[in-house]
Amino acid sequence: MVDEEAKSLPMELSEKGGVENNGFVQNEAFDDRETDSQDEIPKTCAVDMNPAAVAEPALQPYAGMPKEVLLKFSSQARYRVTREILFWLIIAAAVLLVSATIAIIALSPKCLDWWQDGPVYQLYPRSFKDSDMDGNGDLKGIQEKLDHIVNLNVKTIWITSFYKSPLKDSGYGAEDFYDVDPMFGSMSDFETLLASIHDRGLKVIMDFVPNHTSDRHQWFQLSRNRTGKYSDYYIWQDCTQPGAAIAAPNNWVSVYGNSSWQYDDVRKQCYFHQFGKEQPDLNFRNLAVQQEMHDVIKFWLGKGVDGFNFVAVKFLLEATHLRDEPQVNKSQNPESIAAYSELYHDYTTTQVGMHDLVRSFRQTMDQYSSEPGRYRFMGSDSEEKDIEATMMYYGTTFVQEADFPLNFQLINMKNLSGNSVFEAVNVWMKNMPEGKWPNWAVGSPDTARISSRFGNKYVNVINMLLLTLPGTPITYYGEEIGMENLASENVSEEYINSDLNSKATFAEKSPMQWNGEANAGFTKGNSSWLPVNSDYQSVNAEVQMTQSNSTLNLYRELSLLRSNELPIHRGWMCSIWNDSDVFVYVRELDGLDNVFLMVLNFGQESTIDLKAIVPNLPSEAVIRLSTDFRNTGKAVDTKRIKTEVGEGLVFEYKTNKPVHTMEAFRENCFVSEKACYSSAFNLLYVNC
Ligand SMILES: [Ca+2]
Ligand SMILES: [Ca+2]
Repeated sequence: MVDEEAKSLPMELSEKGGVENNGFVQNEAFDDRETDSQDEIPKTCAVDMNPAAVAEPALQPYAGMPKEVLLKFSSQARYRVTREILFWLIIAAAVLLVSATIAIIALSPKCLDWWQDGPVYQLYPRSFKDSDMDGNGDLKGIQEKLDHIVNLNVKTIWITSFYKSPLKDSGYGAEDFYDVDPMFGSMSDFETLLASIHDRGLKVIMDFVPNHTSDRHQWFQLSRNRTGKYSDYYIWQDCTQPGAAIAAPNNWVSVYGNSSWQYDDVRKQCYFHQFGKEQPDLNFRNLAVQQEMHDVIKFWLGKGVDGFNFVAVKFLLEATHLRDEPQVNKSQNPESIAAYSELYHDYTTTQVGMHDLVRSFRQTMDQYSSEPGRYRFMGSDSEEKDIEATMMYYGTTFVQEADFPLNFQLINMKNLSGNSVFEAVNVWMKNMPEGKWPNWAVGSPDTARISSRFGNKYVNVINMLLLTLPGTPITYYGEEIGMENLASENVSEEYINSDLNSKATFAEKSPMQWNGEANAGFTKGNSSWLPVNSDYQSVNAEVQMTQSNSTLNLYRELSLLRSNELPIHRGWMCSIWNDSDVFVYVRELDGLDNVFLMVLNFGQESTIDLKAIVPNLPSEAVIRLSTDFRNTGKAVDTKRIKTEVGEGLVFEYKTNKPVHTMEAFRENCFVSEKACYSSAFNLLYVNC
């Protein structure tokens, strides 16, 4: 038994007759031996269990061996070669890693920025939520309702003008660019709101109206008194004739009608106003005025605001020669011209130098954009007379201007049909400069609500369009629940008369309908500034949260789909069919074989054979999302795709021949930030 135990001892230990010490083996006999040549190292590891037969113990490296011993072993070929192989392997791996990193950086598409990443929710603060029972919505009210906005999966909140102002013309004439109107709260309320919105991972953009101020602005008061530098802050012209009769310097008329010159009794001159006479235009040919505006931008960006919508910038400059503008109807008596539409505005809009001003604002904003994730967005809402001029706001290849000019194509659409929607979409996509990012809005504070323009049966399909087109969707508050215009008889004359714009649109500014309680939950006060729409018992956010088939739930599903599916998030869009009833398009991404196909009905009941239009289409496609949730998940024969009035279907199918690779559709395909998906590496790359 003793022999058996000896045999089972670790071989090295028994051979060397060593002692085990904390797991290290030391061979005493070895210490004094010279082992400077390979010959002296035992050539055999043969096991001979007769200790007497072991003339010399076999030498092996061991843990804890002294340096001299280590050096002797390390110079042996088997260790040296291994060491060199390992060394070169590590070098090769490092080189590979660096090259792979460079390749990934070089090939990675530009990440979508936050303003491209999700919908923008535009809210009119006076009508969103009242927190202090005075019947007017306010900043604290917005804060109370952030959960609702977060639930919509939107990325950005756009709060329209809340500067201190006399609140005429919807607040678009600031009395103080550095303060919040007391109706909406205090600057501290704004800072708290901004922090809360940021805490929720959302961004905030606000309106910026540089063209004019209110006549109550301190600058105007100083200007009419010719005080120092302020004397030249506005556009003043002599306009008195001998005998003290007042005669405007030229035929220019304001957007709201009648002469755009107003006599000021204090200064005894006329000042120019593009909008109401209570809104004098600033003199942007004065560098000090330009500097004031840069300072305003810096003030709000410094507070942490994430961007601006630049309002009405096409009106920034006017021709200095002051010539009469051409009449639309040459035979009209010049004395009778009073309406804005009766003149061509060649000398009062989009003057040379205007874009330079906007670009200089952009440069100021860029100074605040350097930190990661802190890019400051610039939008502009100047609608030009032709699409090419509107596209100028995107800037050029070399000079960045707005991230996008607001797209009014869907807002301006007069009639609803598959063809009209296609036209509205196509005109933007065809004219947009290459690589730029589109945007879509269907509602605004100056546009009748979808439900009232086209009928409530089309609300869902229009939201489906908005959220499946390429680019940033912009939703005006209330459209996510399908709110309707306030009936005009419910809009008090008092409001209409108190505003500058005779065509002031209050109908689409009725209070947000939160629930079925009094005043639709908008205010706990006795009344709201505008009456609540009478349909609030059925059309409200609370009740729609509980209905799976509601407009609100569809909106949420659509915005989730948009953020989760790469082809819809950032892929190709190809229009493949339009007629009076339906508009059909696909969203695709190179490298992904699943495709989303939208069949949207903007007319009457329709059945189309899409297989005849796109022969490569699979014979069956599954409905991923339908405006009628009961159809979701159904498989449909692509030869007979039926849609009801106002029905929208999002199909998903797989193909190895996407539409954007087909010659027949190439003209109708667009992509903004091109990217391809590699399923092997689960990443996006650009060179494809
Ligand atoms: Ca209030
Ligand atoms: Ca101007």
